[in-house]
Amino acid sequence: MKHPMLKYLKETGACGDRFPTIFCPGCGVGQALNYALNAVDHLVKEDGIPRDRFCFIAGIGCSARVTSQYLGFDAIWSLHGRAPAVATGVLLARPELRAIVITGDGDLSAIGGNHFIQACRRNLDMTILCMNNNLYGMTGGQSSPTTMRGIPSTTSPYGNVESAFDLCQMAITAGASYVARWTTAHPQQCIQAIEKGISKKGLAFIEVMTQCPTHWKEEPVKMMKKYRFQAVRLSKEKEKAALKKDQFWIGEFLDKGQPEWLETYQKIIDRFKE
Ligand SMILES: Cc1ncc(C[n+]2csc(CCOP(=O)(O)OP(=O)(O)O)c2C)c(N)n1
Ligand code: SF4
Ligand SMILES: [Mg+2]
Repeated sequence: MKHPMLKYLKETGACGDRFPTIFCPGCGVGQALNYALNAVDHLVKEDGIPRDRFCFIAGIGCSARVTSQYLGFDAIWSLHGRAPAVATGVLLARPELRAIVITGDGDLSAIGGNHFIQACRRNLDMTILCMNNNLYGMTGGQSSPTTMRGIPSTTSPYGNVESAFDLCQMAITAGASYVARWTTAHPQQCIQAIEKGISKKGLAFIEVMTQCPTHWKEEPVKMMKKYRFQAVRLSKEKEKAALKKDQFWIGEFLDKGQPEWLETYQKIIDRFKE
């Protein structure tokens, strides 16, 4: 039986055949992509959104690479860190599109950090899906702004001396409308969050903790089991509890209605037309 999401992948990609993919065995990027495609599939089937209304925009990295090489949708494979800025341009020209940014932690929060916070601040109607493996996967396992303090990487062999960004907190503070974090070990929650994010007016930020077995040098299944322990579901009772070492919050952190850029601008245009 064919995988149900194959219908959303290209037969051949910009860089050659679709299979075998460029991803290492057990990489979480394929899982996160599968969750995103399931969310899109629901919106196509249940909400009747035509397939050509979706536009994927990516920067550079293993995570970003899925976009133009594998997806059978309109897609832009842009510059490293610039995907939110390119998505902004897409939406200004074609506001009816559902713009989905596929990005990695390095792409989004290192070179692209400013574009990320400005996109959240503007609250444009886009969905940013960040596959966070806590390092630069594509270029050899260097530390990224989400690598935890004290953890060794190829650029911090004695342990990272910097603090890590909490990307969800950044998105909330910068002005996003919907913010959630899950892991590859939470398929249904990821699918629901991505679907909700795409349907939500304003900027939706969904972070999926995604294993990179190659550079963390661990078995993929072991990494996913570890996510189950490390990821603590945020709830009212637990809100004030301290997290243990290496743990992080998961859940829906923000779902708020606020003025969206394109709608606000359209109101100004309409006023002057009158
Ligand atoms: C302007 C520019 N600087 C640096 C690079 C090299 N580069 C390519 S991917 C990457 C990091 C990607 O990390 P991340 O976004 O976390 O993606 P991952 O590979 O981990 O999925 C870097 C630094 C580049 N392609 N362009
Ligand atoms: S280097 Fe890491 S992120 Fe990149 S394909 Fe391999 S496992 Fe995935
Ligand atoms: Mg990364």
